[in-house]
Amino acid sequence: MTFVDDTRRFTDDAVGAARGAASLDDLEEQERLHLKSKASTHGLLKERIKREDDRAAAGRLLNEARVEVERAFAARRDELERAARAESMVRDRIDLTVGGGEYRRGHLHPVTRIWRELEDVFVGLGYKVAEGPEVELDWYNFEALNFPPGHPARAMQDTLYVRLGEPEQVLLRTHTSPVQVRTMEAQKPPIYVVAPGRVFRRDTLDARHSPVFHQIEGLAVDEGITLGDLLGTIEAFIHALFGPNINARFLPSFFPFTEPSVEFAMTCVFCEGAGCTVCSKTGWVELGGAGMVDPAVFEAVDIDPERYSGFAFGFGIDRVAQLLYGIDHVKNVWDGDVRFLRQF
Ligand code: 2U9
Repeated sequence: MTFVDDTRRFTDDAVGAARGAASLDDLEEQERLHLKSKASTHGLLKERIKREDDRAAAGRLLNEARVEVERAFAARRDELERAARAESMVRDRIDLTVGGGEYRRGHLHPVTRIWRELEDVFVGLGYKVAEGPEVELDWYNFEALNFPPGHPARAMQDTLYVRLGEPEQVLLRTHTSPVQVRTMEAQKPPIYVVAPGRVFRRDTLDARHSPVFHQIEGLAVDEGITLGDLLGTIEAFIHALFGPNINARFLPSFFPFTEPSVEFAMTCVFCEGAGCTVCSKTGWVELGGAGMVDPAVFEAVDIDPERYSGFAFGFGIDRVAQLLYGIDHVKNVWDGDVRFLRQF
């Protein structure tokens, strides 16, 4: 067989193989066999050129054949790729008209909700909202608030101290009262502020106590503020939050930073005062404490107790959430389990 005949056959076979390739893999295999390796038909013909009499003519002939074969492979590759694309368009089609899975809409945490409701009520009564650090100094948390040196609240077993600076001088605030002390340091009366926030105590977790909880405290300092203003303010916010059927009641108490001091309770929201298991059949649930700011506290922050008087109060936000939503264990309020929180 002559070089010309073999080249002619190479072209026919290779073009035929390209056209007949059933898949891209097959096409590649055929291309390798006919064109792409030393041992391919084309490779062998190229070797033969050296032994031809008219090498230039043989080279030209094989070159033309190669171009034709390459075109055939390129054309078939194009066809097969188009077909594969068309097939994947059908196979991978996304039907945008099909409804998706259900996405639940989230909501605020019950504590956040009550926190904000309380802020709204007090802003409505003319108070400003103040914030302060959670890691505090002994001065703001205890000393300025008239806690005597040996007071049990200052003991290691009740307060979480931070290993920073002087021993027992840096702590996690046990109430938000330091925010009001800082407010009184920074501005002169009249002062009407509420301080909501997270506080920390070295308590063992049970249904009603937790080492981390939230409280809101209020402070009013002005000329001529009386105990009557305090009682009226507490009654006003209880009515605003729980409605006109829920009332406030006061009992004498003691706090280092207020004199006189009271504890206050409200009508049980579950039985409206009739008596039930939530209120231990008393018709009342305890809410917080309050009192007239002790003159010693005013002196600590350089406010003249002869000219000004004031009241302060405090209660737990988690406790209000527990009462309003009927949550039996305080741990459920803040451990963030969405299976529990979803129901509110
Ligand atoms: C300043 C002066 C006085 C804030 C007050 C209470 C009484 C009180 C507790 C209730 C339940 C905290 O969440 S709780 O554990 N609070 O009983 N708090 S008077 O008195 C202040 C605050 C700041 C400068």
